[in-house]
Amino acid sequence: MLLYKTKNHYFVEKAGRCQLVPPGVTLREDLYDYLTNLTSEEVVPSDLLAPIESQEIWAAGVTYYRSRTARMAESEEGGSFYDKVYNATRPELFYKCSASRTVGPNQPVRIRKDSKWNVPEPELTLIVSPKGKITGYTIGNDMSSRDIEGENPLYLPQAKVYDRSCALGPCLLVADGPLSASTEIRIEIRRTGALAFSGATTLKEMKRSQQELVEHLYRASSFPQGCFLLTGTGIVPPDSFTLKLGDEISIEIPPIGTLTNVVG
Ligand code: DO4
Ligand code: MG
Repeated sequence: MLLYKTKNHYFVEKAGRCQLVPPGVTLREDLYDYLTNLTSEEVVPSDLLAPIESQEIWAAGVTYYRSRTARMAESEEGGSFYDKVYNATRPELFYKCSASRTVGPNQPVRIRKDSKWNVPEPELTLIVSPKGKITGYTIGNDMSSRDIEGENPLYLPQAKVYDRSCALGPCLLVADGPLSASTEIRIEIRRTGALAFSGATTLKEMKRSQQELVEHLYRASSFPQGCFLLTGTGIVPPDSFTLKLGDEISIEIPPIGTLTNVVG
């Protein structure tokens, strides 16, 4: 089932019908059963927003070999710590941003004016309940400034956290089981209509399990509203590529849909 947020309400799309859903629904432990049994008024979809309520947004890093290698190459210090974290028991987890710094489908994402090397990071994103249950999935774009990150690892929060540095959507996929390992993540970046970069990976390439990431995140932190967790990127454009104003970024994860944002 696909759960969308609009300016005025949530709605669930079931068997081609869109039904009204009350606010607060994404915090439920029993989200799948609740939506399955819900009978409510039919609505007409319009003006989609990021499908988030008051949850914190966290991210995992260096969960794919491609990310480990790109990070080591960009690091001015050689980045052996990226190789260590790729192989360590403890994953890299960082606070990405608040819902207020996040945009939804078709809203502009941003690149920092004080950075010269910016990329989108297309990531499967988990919605996790207050008790740590993965109740659904969405698409996340962890916008990143690679030159700031590469200059000094202590600059990571500035490379990652700024206004409109995260996009989520277009909806939540609420499923009663995990996604298949063959699930694809695809990205296309268009510049003045022409394809400037495309790439793809699958969940099979991810080094860690989703549950393992959640377990580490919830070890010493409580999440009364639950959280969103971006699970890391497995697609990195070549080093010669940087985003420009006006670029259109489309990230597709087939069972969820396509998240499109323009750099503005
Ligand atoms: O350590 C830097 C961030 C890595 C990241 O965001 C990713 O692998 O997706
Ligand atoms: Mg990332």
